[in-house]
Amino acid sequence: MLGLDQEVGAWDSVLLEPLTEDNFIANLQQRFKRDHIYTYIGNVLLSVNPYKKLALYSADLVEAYVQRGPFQLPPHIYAIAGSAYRWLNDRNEDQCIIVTGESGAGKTEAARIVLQFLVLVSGSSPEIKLVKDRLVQANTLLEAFGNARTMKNDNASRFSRVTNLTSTDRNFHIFYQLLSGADIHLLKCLKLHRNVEQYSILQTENNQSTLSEEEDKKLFVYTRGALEILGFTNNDIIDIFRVIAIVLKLGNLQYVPCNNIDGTEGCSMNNDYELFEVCELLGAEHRWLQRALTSRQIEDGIMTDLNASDAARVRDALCKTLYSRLFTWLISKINDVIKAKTLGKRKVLGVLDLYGFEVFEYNGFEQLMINYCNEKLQQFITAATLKDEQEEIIKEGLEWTKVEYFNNIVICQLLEHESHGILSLLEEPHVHSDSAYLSRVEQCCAGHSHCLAADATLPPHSFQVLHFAGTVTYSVHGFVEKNRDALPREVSRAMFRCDHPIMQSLFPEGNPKRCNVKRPVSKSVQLQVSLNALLKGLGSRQSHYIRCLKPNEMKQPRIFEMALMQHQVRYLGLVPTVQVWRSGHCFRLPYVQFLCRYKMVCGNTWPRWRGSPIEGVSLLLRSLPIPAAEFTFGRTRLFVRSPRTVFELEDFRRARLHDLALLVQKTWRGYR
Ligand code: AD9
Ligand code: MG
Repeated sequence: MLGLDQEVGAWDSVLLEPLTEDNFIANLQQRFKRDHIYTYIGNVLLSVNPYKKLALYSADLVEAYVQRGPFQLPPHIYAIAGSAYRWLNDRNEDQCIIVTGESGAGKTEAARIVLQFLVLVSGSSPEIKLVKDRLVQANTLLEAFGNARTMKNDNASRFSRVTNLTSTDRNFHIFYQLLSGADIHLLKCLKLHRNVEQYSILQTENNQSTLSEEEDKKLFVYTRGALEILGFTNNDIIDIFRVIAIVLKLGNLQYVPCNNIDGTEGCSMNNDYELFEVCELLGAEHRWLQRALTSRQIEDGIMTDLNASDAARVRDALCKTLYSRLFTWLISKINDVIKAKTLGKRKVLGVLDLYGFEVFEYNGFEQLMINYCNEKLQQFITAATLKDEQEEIIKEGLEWTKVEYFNNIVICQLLEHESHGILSLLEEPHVHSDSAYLSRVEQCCAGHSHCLAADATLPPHSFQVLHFAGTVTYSVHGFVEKNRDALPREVSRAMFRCDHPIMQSLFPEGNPKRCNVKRPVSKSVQLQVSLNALLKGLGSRQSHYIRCLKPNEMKQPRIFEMALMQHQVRYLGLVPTVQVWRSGHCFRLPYVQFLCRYKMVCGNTWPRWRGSPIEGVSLLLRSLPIPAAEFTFGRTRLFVRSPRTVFELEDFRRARLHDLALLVQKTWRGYR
């Protein structure tokens, strides 16, 4: 059981004395050593990845946190999830739990623990139970299709990148699960071999992929089970696996250069039998697909053959598009199934778990996209916990000593500045090659305080960004192509014509009847649009934070690397967060709203009050057994110092509602 009675170090860093970075980290270390991986900064939860199973998660503990409420028990994800759940129910406001941390810090595990909590606490009607079952199964599917093993994390949530793996990464789990777990009949039906070495998109230098065949086999049973429980029929499931098989086989296509009749360089396919099998799986005619993959229309009706490297690029683009569209399609199907069972429009409790910041020896387009997301999320959290908090306190006329912190907005601007941001330059019309792109970055960004470009110390064809979480050297190789994300129209058309039942929904732009084809939106623009929508959504919800920390790079239990922890504590601005919390307040509400919500705890005397809201609040607070130091009066709102007080207020209110309900019952009985 969780050492409920013994306190190791300080549960809440706000209580540390004196507050120094050394003290802050020493406290985390002391707690980590005794398996107390969670620590608060006010209502922000810090979680240090233990890299081992801990007895911290059970139905009994969920019950304990529900019964006793947060802040009476040691810090825990259950407490954060519990607060969000209470706010959702009590206030009927949308909630979001934002989980952050670098790759391998424990975000996805934390999100899983939140889900486990919600499954246990939310009602038990057959309908709710069905939705919960489906959510859990959906999680299994998301991991199989959306996660991969990388050097940083064995179960990394990843940006779609089916081809061009770095030397130590694995591809998405589902590929290995299918090859290890499918029975002989299924393999035959999918025209696959069990051996991963047969598939070039699964090749890595040290072939880590073969390490956990048994595990993959076991997980395949869960993945398949999840598909069944979510209502996919046997035929649907085979269709989904067929797409996986098609991606595997397409990735194997090899081209050799040959001369066209007109003297230009063309190519021929080295292993045509793979394409024949792809066509069988797709229900496509071999000649359409072959033509689409190896030639391009230059004018109406006039085709020219692609050279071998262009044809290879088209092949890779098709693999990626097919996989990422399958993933999106799966998610929308799962959402339909889950939504179908939730009646009407309800309030939302969201859990945000993105791919964490990563830096490798070689970093490409995917890393830039991932790190951009993390930069934006950090910006959101900095604004919410450090900037806005302080600005509001000053605006409300409260006494305040300014807390200094690093605001990464300058890096966000370096990336997304409208005309010369690193991402915007990728969209320039004349940027057709990686080297043209690099020259533009060198021209526009070299002088920026967070960018190093056109510098002799850099490897060739690269630039460097000093991200909030560390310096990353990006090689521009493949940037333009990966960003373009455009499939030649011929390929989309060929895919649309296939008999495979989901190809028409995966490649709608291939429909010959659709004539107003717009310029395809690039990957980076797609990401910026969806990220901005996401952040806008977060802004309108009550946010709760879990900040995950990674104690070592070896993925080992019991190792607490001082330098690594110090690095994260610094870039996350954790000590300034404590400073703001110590002198600040965890909760504020305009006087009118405060009165509306809590006046009932004052008993029968209340309705007789006539006066200004601020006087009313003051009177109300005097009647409560809470020290006056817990409250500060601002210009327009009341500030409450500690979360404990907020929960106390809520408890008073709940008790009063209970009394009132009893009174009503009694009176009612009296009438009858
Ligand atoms: V990435 O940005 O998706 O690459 P995450 O999501 O932050 O990353 P993840 O949750 O996948 O990392 O955690 C990495 C591994 O750490 C897990 O596979 C577990 O082996 C381990 N881990 C993380 N949290 C816990 C925990 N609370 N208890 C035990 C944990 N092990
Ligand atoms: Mg993850």
